Amino acid sequence: MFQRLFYLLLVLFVSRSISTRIPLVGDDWTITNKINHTALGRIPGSIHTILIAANQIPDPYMGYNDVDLRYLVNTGDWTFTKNFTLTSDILASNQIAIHFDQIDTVSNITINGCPIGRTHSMFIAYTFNVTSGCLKTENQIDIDFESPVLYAKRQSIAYNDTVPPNCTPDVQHGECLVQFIRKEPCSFSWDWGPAFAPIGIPGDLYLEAFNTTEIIIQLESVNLASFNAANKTWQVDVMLSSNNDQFTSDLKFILENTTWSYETSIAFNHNLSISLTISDSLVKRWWPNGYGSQPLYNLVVSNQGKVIDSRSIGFRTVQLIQHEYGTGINGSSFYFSINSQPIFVKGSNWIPSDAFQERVSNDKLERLLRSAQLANMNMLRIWGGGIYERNSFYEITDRLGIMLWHDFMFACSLYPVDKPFLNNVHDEIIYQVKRLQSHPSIVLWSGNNENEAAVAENWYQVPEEKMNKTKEDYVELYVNTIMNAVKEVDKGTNRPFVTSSPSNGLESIAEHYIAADPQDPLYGDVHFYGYQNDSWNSTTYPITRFLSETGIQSLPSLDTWYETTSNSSDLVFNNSFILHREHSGNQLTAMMYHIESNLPLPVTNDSLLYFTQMIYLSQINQAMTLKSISDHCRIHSSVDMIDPKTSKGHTMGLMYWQINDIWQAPTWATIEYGLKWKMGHNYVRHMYAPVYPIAILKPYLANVTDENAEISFSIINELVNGTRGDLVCSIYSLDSLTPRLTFGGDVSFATTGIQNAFTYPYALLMKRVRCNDSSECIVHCSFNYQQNQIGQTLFLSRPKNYKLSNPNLQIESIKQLSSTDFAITLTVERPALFVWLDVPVNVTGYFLPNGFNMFEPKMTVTFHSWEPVTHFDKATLDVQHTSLYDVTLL
Ligand code: BMA
Repeated sequence: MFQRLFYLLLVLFVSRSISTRIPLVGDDWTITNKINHTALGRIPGSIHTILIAANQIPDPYMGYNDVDLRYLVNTGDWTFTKNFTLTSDILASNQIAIHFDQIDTVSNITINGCPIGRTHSMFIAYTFNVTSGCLKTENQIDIDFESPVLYAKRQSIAYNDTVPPNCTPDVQHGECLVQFIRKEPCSFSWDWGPAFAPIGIPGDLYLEAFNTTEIIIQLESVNLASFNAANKTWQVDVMLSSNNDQFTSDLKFILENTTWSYETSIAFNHNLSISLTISDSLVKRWWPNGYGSQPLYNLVVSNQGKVIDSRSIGFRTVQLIQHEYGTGINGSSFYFSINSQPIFVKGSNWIPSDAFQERVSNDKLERLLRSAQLANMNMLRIWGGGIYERNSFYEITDRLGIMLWHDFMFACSLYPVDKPFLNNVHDEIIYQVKRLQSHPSIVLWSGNNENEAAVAENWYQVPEEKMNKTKEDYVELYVNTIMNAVKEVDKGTNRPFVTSSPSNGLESIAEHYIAADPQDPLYGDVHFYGYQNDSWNSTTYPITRFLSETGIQSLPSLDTWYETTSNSSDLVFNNSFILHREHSGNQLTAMMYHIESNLPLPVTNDSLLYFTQMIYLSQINQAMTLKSISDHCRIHSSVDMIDPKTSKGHTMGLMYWQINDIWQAPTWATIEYGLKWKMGHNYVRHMYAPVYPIAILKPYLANVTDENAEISFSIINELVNGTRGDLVCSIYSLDSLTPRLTFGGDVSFATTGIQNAFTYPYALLMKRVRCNDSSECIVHCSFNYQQNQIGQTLFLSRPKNYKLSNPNLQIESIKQLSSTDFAITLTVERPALFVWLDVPVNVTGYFLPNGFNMFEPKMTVTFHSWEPVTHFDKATLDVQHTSLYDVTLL
């Protein structure tokens, strides 16, 4: 009922010019749980951030506080109170409403004791009318929050069926039954994150006073619905609402910085949908990162000469191409075509960047998303166990050309499907789609994370006799409720919808939305984790049409660990403290297995140095694993690579798990909580380069005498206008910078594609360079094109098998180039593997490149600091360096 009221009020609530806003945010809120905490604090905020600021609780991210502070949310209720004064002018208004951008989650709101409304979703904005009798000059607002943990439990008891899973695995130290509350699923814990289940008001909050005798029009949404290829015109759908019955509006639409505008006098009755037609000749296309620029246009809407509102839009077509291949080839394609240009998706999965959103600055989001762009990504997947991000997030992705695969917030669970729940979900989808649909970066909606697979593979051991009902419930939620709600407001052909990730796309629909095998590599997208496999060996990964999740964990840097403990004795690989932060069972064992298989283990007796070197090795392991997966996907990206025997190939996307971290822990992230790039992120930048050389030894790590083995060198080019360059490869032994052999050739592209530069019989080549064992030799290539150079190293044996010589790695000089940029010159006397540079915590930024192999005596890298560095000296930028050789030292 409150939802209906909310929509009614949305209609009433509007136009800035004829209303007055009274902010209710600020640092004069009192919060109390009436047991052991009462504090004065700031909204936007949550109980945790308020209690930290009031010195009533320690840093929740330190030590075991994630568990020790659990009592805050799972024992009782909280009341948030504020006193505020209203002027007589405001009190005389015809109507006053209260608006919450976001409220987390279940609350009962009163003003001066008058009931105002109830909230039960953190995923919708709430507006409630406040009757004038409830307000006076001195007022008190009380917001009574229920414990989200107890609420979820009560809801599950009231529901007349079980909806598994009941709880998260013990190793996650989590809360249970998050599927019963419309709240960030991972706030009850995940396999990389803590369970704080915060309570609070993370967004804006204000009263708004109106004079309702005036006509108020609100811009509800703008959507670039479709492109008419015959007429070369765009259809832009605009939805408006008004507080008035039948009237005639004089609307004007202006597309700023173009010659396009449109005026109309049109009958309006509460709601109005208008489709605008804009000629393609008047606008420039919005392109994903790497394919062109991202022009954005402001569409301004006015009535009778008064501006109502505006939205920034970008012009691009989006197609998710799922076609059959023809005789003899099974399955369908699955790729994005933007402006009719097929795009190989290079991306990652995004999770919430803090457990307490009010701590996330727009600068932090900008730096994380810039880090994605710098790593040559063109897409991120907003994963369905997190949150719908704030508006500024999408403004940044629009500007940077980072396309978004946007899940709705349902993950790894069955869900209730009773009427109140479905109504709540319906309102959430309508609200979020209308809020977000103007953003050109959002190119796909997806119903959920892994719930089709969960049903198809029966992850939660639903008894046989309940399976049909479970499937019906799935369709009720994701098709009848969510997909239909999306279609209600996101019309046209410009933004595809899939019901789940992974799914088989159209084939899942053909199989009534639950495919027999949603992970079928010949259809749709796949999630793949193979922790038991040899993770550096590309051939252990499936050849899919689109790999939307895959990855491996690593440890964050020592600086990051010191944010969680001041006790060095906690910092021991596999001890109880590190295991407490490891929320995925047996991952440290798997990590150790991969490290041991490929890399030399530390030999030092110094326990902290040992841990530091394990961090370094875990990051090499993650970096090399991601590169192996990416090379595998990219080499199979050509449609010509479809194997006629298996129908596998034409891989058109990779989004590894996961780009960012919610806290400091061993996780799959390539960027640490504090924004430091792990080695993996530097490898992502390399492996996703638009022009990229790939060197492959087939079979993997073949013996030097294997007469059937081949070594091949290919170039991948994504530059649409083609390119040409020189591929130069050398074979080295690790004791000398002088190659044993150098060979090369020209490669030129008229358009995008993959070309094999050369293939040699491996045994012959090894004989020629007198490599009697593969561990004696290593190949390093460089492709030089249009003033760019990109390297590629091929290990012929596992690094642990090489005899590492002291490279004598030194920093020759550090020069400040600008307030934020530095040039660091390094020297070596022998090849150095996995050269790693680091700066202490007081500076944050990234090196370009980092984690590289050095085969030249001298090399200059740059460091970019996110903040200007003044008075630069060794104390302000103390660059540390290491290479694999250092691990072998006592
Ligand atoms: C996938 C994701 C997440 C999870 C990740 C790592 O399945 O969808 O649920 O965090 O793997 O296990």
